Amino acid sequence: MQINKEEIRSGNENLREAHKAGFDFLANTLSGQGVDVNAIVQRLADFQVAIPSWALGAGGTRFGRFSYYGEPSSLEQKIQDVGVLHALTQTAGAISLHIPWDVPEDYKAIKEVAALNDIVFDAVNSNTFQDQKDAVHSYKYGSLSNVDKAVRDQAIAHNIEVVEIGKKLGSKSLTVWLADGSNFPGQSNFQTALRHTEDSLKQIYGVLPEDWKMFIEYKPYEPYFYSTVIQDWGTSFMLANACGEKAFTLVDLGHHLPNTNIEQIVSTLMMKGKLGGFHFNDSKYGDDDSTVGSVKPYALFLIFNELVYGMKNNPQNPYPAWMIDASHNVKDPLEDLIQSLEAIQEAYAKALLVDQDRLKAAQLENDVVQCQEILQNAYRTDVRPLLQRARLERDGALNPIQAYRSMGIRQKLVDERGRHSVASGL
Ligand SMILES: [Mn+2]
Repeated sequence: MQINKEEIRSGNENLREAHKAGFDFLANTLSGQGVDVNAIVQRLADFQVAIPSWALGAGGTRFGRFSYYGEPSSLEQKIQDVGVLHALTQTAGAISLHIPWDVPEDYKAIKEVAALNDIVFDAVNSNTFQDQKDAVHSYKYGSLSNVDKAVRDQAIAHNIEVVEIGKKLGSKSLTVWLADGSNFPGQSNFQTALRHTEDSLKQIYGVLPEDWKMFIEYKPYEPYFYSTVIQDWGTSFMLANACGEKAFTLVDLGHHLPNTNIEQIVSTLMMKGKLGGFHFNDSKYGDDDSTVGSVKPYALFLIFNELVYGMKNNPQNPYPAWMIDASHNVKDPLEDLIQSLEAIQEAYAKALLVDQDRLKAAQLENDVVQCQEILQNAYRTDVRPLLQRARLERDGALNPIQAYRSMGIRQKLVDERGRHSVASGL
């Protein structure tokens, strides 16, 4: 499956005039306010978000999974799916692999498929939350935190193997999401579990190549329901500091209890130079894995406002690794990801419109009303013509969902892969 650029170009033709009218009007308005429109379009074009290999099939819950048609059943096909997303949106130029679900059989061939699709390999993800068929030890009672050293050693060795695989692909980071925790009070000694985890992470950190980063992801609950070893950003931050300067906290939007002020967490971590990775999704109740921006777009904008501020004012913080970590139980996975990519770009563009100098002045005056006006003026701007322009300039689709449908891509994937192909991993 390879997208024909010519088909995208011809699909853009009948939308081009309407786009131009919308863009010119917006560009005029923004220029009148002193905004450098071309600079924003360039920033949008530069903003690339990794797609995780596990998001390309239909998602599911612990109660069941309704498969989607024409799912990618090999790593090569997963990369091709990301290639489709990237061709249409020009903003999905990376894939994040999950080991052991996506261990390449032929590295050279896989790298060729990726290059052909203009895709690079982002962070590699380890998995110690389930037992593999050939496993000697079980992770039923934890992995890096387990009371049994043999189990911890197996989990450490797995993470080191993931780094080795990533090295061969050109990845530069390892993401550790540790599911370890307990289901019942008294089951686990919190201090012992945390000490073991810190020790295990330090051993993994010890083998990281010089130019690699380690991202430590946190989550308050699930799969365990009483306690989680790395439950919040503070615990992750503490562990990252214990490991060293190549270790960072990873913020996943869904990994917070309801109403948590995520933008403040982002701001604090960037001030401390420790925000390394970022996972986008949206939610109503918990780790729902909903489409980015589908439930709380204003919260996403406020988070981006802090990200933009930090990227400008916190040179101590590295450029974060962006990834979508969502599921799509009832949607075509590729259409869902297109919607997420659009929502991310939209929130980013709006945050770039916030007049930081005026906001600072209003804050110093304690002009609370003006502060809100400045944020909401940016938020209420329809920035979609800027997104379209960024795509158009790179031969992406003016309307990616419409292009995906009119090109009949899902039907082509079904024809190629069969109706009942199933994505590996989930
Ligand atoms: Mn995540």
